[in-house]
Amino acid sequence: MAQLGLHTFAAAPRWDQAEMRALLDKFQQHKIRVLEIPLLNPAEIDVAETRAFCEETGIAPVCSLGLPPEIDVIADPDSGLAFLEPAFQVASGVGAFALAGVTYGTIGKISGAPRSTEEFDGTARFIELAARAARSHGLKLGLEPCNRYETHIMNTGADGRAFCEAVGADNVFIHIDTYHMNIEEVSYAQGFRDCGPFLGYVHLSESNRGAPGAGTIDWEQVYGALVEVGFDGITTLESMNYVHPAIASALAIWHPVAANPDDVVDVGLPFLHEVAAASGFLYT
Ligand code: FUD
Repeated sequence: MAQLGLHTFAAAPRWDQAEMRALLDKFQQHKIRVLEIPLLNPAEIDVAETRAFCEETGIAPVCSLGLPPEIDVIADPDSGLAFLEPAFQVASGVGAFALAGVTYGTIGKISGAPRSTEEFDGTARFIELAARAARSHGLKLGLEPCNRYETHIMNTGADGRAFCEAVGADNVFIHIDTYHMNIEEVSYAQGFRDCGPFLGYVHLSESNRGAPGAGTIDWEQVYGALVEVGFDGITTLESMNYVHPAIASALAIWHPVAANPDDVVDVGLPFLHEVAAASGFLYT
C-alpha cells in the first residue's frame, strides 16, 4: 500500500526537529509516514539526532537536493560527486532509502538552447558515477525531471526514462512531481506511464506550490493515473511554504504560496486523503 509523505518545506526552510516534533500529532492524524529532508547543505543536519527522531516516531526519512550552481557535472563530474558524498553520508546515516531531487544538476540552470547530445551523454555518465557512489552507501538515487524554467536537461517522465535506460543502474529511479508535470506533460497518466518501470517516487505539488486543492492541479486525474499505473510507493506533498535560501530564487518563490501556511498541512493533507480515497488509491 502507498505511503503519504510530507516535504519539510511545508513547515521550515531547514530540517528542524523541534518544528517537526511540534507537528507530530498532526502527522499521526494525517497518516504521514515519510518526511522528506532537504540536503541543500548536508552539514546542517545532525545525523544521530535525526536518526533517533525517525526511529522514535516511526516516520521514515527520504532526502533530496539540487546541486549548487557552481557545479558542472559534465565538465567536472568529480566536483558533483564531491558535493554528493556528504549528502549520501547524511542520507544513509539518518536511515533514508534514497537521495532524490535534482541529483543530476542545478535547479534554475538553463543554457538557453535545447539539451545537446553532449549534455545528455555527459549527464548520463555523471548519473552512472553518482549511482555507483549511492550504492556504496546502500542508497537509491532519484532523478527529478523539472519544468523548462528550472532545467533543460530532464523535463518529463520520458526524459527520465531515457536517462535511466542509458545509465542502466538498478538503484536509479524517477522522482516525478505533479507541479512540473502540469507544465510539461500531455497528461498525468501519460507522464506516469512514460516513466515505465522506473517510476519510484512522486511529489504531490500544487500548481502554485501551495496547499493541494487551492490551485489548478486536477487531483482526481493525478490519483486516477496513479491507480492506473499501479503505483504503490511513496507520494510526498511538497509545498514551498518555507524554502531553503539556496534554492528560493531558482524556484522563483517571491511571495507566500498559501493564503495561510498552516493550510498546507491542515487543509492540504485531508484534501489529498479525500481525493485518494475517492479514487481507490490506498494509503497505509
Ligand atoms: C524543484 C523541486 C524540489 C527540489 C527539492 C529539494 O523544483 O521540485 O523537489 O528538488 O525540494 O529538496
